Amino acid sequence: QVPKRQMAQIIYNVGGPVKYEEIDVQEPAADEVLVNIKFSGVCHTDLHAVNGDWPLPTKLPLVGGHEGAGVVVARGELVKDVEIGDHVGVKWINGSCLSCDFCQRSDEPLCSKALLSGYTVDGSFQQYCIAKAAHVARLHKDIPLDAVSPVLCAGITVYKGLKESGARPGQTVAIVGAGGGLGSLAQQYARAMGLKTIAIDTGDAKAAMCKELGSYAFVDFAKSKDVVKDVQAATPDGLGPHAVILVAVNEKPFQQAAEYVRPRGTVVCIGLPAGAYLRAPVFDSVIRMITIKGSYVGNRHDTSEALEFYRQGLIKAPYKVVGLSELQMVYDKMVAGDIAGRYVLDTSR
Ligand code: 8ID
Ligand code: ZN
Repeated sequence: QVPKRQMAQIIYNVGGPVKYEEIDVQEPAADEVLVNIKFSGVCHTDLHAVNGDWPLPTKLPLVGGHEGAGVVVARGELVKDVEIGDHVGVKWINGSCLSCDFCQRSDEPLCSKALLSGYTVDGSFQQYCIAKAAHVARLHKDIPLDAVSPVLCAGITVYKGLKESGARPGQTVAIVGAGGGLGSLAQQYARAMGLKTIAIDTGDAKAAMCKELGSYAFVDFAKSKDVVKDVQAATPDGLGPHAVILVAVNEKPFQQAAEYVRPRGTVVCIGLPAGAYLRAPVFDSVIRMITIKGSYVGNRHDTSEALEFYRQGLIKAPYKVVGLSELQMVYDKMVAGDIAGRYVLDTSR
């Protein structure tokens, strides 16, 4: 029994505010499913969307959210491989053309026609959300929907980023922005992949969390007099980490990482601070053979792999559950840098 009306968090203008309102429930098109979202993580990307931080306009009015975990309640007539009652995840890549050069090679995030949940199409900050059946994440029924929701963007993205880094088991990776949503999951995925991690962030609460998540060292970027020196000193031979995963929402570390990464090391850029530029000295980058690259969410296979790590119990990161109605409070905390881990919204309240 699908209701006609539902609660959602909507913005009407760039800059917000988000409004908790009753809106219509949409009907799925032939290749779509309608998902009763139970829980949705709040990603910093959702805040970038509200603030219009990026050179890519959002749909307006917009229902944000792209870490939605829920139950399929309706499907279009072309959908054959997702059943009513299945547990699925609505992720950032809501759909893609499935036929362009990139889709053919399973690089769906690079598809120029990709639909973005909570950005170019309405997302998971509502009780009933539309998604293309081909792209919903398949969730085993033994997985709790609240705990798994952050995996649907943060988990997939950092797992992909770690693979893109080329770091091998036994090597050391610096996680920059380790105290946030992506950073907390990055430490868990890294450990599950046999990597050692140095966490970089600020504050005692985040430092304590990062130790619990398995990082053997913590560099407080606000207290450190020389982040470059401190990160290198935290590696056993002082030569720096083999890779750097940048998930901070601040330009500075994007211009610093190439200085402390190990020779032949890789800097993976994931965070998307507004208006930021990468900068690295040509001389050092050349003679130290540094790689600097971007990494953008993950494809469908990365998604199922990231979820399988989770299902096996290898990934445990802290999250707090509040009501969908409290989204503005979560954004306020995010702006203040006050969130250690992730907030997850319960759409029933
Ligand atoms: O596919 C992608 N590339 C992708 C996917 C998902 C999210 C990219 N993102 C982007 C988001 O849009 C956002 O820009 O990743 C970034 C991080 O998202 P998040 O983890 O959801 O943000 P958060 O929870 O607010 O955590 C950010 C952390 O960075 C720290 C903060 O203290 C916070 O813990 N940080 C900052 I701000 N400046 C720092 C610095 N100089 C820093 N940590 C270390 N050094
Ligand atoms: Zn996200």
